[in-house]
Amino acid sequence: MEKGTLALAITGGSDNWSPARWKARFGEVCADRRVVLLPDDACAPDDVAYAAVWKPRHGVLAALPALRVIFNLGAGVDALVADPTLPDLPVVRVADADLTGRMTEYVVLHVLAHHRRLFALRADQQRHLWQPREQWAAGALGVGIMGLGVLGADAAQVLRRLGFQVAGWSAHPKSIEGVACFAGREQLSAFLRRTNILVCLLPLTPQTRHILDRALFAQLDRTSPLGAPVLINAGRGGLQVERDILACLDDGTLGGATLDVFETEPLPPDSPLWSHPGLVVTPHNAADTDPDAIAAYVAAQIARFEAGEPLQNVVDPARGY
Ligand code: NDP
Ligand code: OXD
Repeated sequence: MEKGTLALAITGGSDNWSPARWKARFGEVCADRRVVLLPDDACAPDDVAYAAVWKPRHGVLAALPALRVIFNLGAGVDALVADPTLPDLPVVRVADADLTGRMTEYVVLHVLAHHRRLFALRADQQRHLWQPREQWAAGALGVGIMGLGVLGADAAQVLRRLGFQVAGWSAHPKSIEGVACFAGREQLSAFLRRTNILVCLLPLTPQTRHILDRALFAQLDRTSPLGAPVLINAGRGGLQVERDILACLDDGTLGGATLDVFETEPLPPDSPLWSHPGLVVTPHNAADTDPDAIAAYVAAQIARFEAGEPLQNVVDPARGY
């Protein structure tokens, strides 16, 4: 019997999201089934059993009557679950060592850059200024990670190994060795009060939208050698109130920020975020989804499913992540 077709529906913009590249890679790892790139007039919708997608056009999946599983090609499913016509089927998201390692690199890079005062040193260099700046031990700073899921938990462990005082905040209680774990809205203030560098790795849901606002930044600790606290957001742009970030950088509520994600992406050329001296902007590539690694991950999940084993990393539709 012929194996169900795998349909790809990919919208991206960067080379990483080149649909042709994904199709070529899926053609290799799913060589025993038909792989099509939607829209494809030659593909009968009721042949499609699986869809692998990134930000698919709304309605595209609802038009596939024999669809059995949807694979989201990234970790965050906010764009997918925003489709009001999304079929009631299992959605598998990416939770993969390759992506996790990339995000941990990004978080560690930016925590260390703020901690070791890289931006001030760079400014000194531009002025040919030999000016050793005070440095302190990692243990002098509290790093607080919002979101202790696959990505947050890994970053927390590496930061702890580097000597930072690491805390994390999640929806449900967690236990991670050496990491002070806080959960739920009732413990958010206690978590913030011990945080000097705030790292956000939350998913975007109705509960987390715009959580990164002035009221939250004002609760961060200002008594460490760093002085004003720092924000690093690599979760989603919808988590942050961008005008509050700019105003808090201006009035010293925040001492610096690194943002990988924005309300509007690509960040418009006239956005004031580009030129604020206290801000590091990266173009939503903290942790790229690598087609080689992720196509293999999806192929392995399809093999599990067809062998009657449970799918892994299935999104909980009630939670939205
Ligand atoms: P997970 O689903 O594994 O973890 C999410 C974490 O957030 C969990 O600890 C969860 O708590 C917590 N959380 C969710 N809602 C709340 C809430 N209302 N209050 C407190 N905590 C909450 O996701 P990942 O770690 O895999 O990914 C996190 C996000 O990172 C993705 O959703 C995506 O938006 C972003 N991302 C960004 C990338 C980039 O390049 N910038 C790349 C990849 C991902 P609990 O565990 O208790 O349920
Ligand atoms: C993801 C992303 O969610 O790339 O994987 O942002």
